Amino acid sequence: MEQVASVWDGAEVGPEAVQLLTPQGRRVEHPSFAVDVSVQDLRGLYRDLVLARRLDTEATALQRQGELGLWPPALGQEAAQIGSGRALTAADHAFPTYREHGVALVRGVGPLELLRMFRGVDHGGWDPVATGFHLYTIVIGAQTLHATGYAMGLQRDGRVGDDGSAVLAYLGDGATSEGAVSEAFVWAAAMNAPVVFFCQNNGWAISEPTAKQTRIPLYQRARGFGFPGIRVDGNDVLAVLAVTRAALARAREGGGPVLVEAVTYRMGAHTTSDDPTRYRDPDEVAAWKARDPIARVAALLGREDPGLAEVVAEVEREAGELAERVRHGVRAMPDPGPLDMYDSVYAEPNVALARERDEHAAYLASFEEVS
Ligand SMILES: Cc1ncc(C[n+]2csc(CCOP(=O)(O)OP(=O)(O)O)c2C)c(N)n1
Repeated sequence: MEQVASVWDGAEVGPEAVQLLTPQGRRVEHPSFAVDVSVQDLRGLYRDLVLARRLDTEATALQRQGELGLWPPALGQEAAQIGSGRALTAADHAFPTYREHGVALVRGVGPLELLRMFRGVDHGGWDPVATGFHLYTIVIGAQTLHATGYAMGLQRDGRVGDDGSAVLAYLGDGATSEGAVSEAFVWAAAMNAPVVFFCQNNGWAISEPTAKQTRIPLYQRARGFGFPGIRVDGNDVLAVLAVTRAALARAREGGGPVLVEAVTYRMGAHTTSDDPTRYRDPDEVAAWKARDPIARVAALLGREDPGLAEVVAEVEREAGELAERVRHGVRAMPDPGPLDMYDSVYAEPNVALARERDEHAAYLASFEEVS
């Protein structure tokens, strides 16, 4: 990947979104960003995108069948997630919201590890240290503070510079209205922390459109905090990969934070508890359908890969296997005991929590005595 040295010099990079692949699947040049991807790499990205979508549609169906308590669909946001997730190195850390299922997959979090939380079996059971993918955060914007603190820790541990590590903090457009996000931006800028804020502007914060969150394009917010902001076509996996890689490289080398605004669209409901037809114009949805991130890569592969038919068949087979594994795995999950929830709150024993657990156990035992 080539990067023009001066690209980050201005406080913002714009005004147009960086694009390397048109909705029709044609590669386009950008003066500052490029990715060098072989046909093999493209096949890999296509596979990631399809698997992420399949996991998502399967989980949505499982929620509808009553097997999951809730699911936040990521339909339409696959390129933003796979492009940014694939820009991370093994030494980097991602701090997700609750919708980064595609990033989870490419970080090696097992699909069932992810779904356990949405079935209410645990609080998020994967290992953030092993995967570099931290736990889902439901409190809007809170993870941007965790990410900034973690990035400051990396800096203090001397992990910035050659072979450095960086942090990628995910947030939504609605989250930019939270005080926590402004605090994270202030600290990241003042401390020159190695953190990239990756905002998936998916058009909506539940039923609130982005226009109600901001008077200016979100990437321009970064200027006021003293670091660069850049807008990228969030449905273009190549552009997202190129821009996120460059931003992370800058952070790792000590250049400080960047805000990436990936313009995408949440095709489905906010969560399975939401009905977007109550607040969203169907024409808007149809217009975004024409910008589908997977169709774009498929169109490109159609031009560049003579073996496309076999690739599609193989990925389809793999996606089918994933779906089956998820279906059976979710149904086979044992119900947790009522006291199990106390086990994974703290890494080490905690006196106050142990007392609560004992009180709860006594309460449960009181029922047995009566009957
Ligand atoms: C601090 C806080 N306030 C309110 C909520 C309720 N809430 C859940 S999701 C959401 C909208 C988030 O929108 P956005 O940041 O754009 O992310 P998206 O879900 O669209 O990816 C809100 C307000 C919450 N979870 N946390």
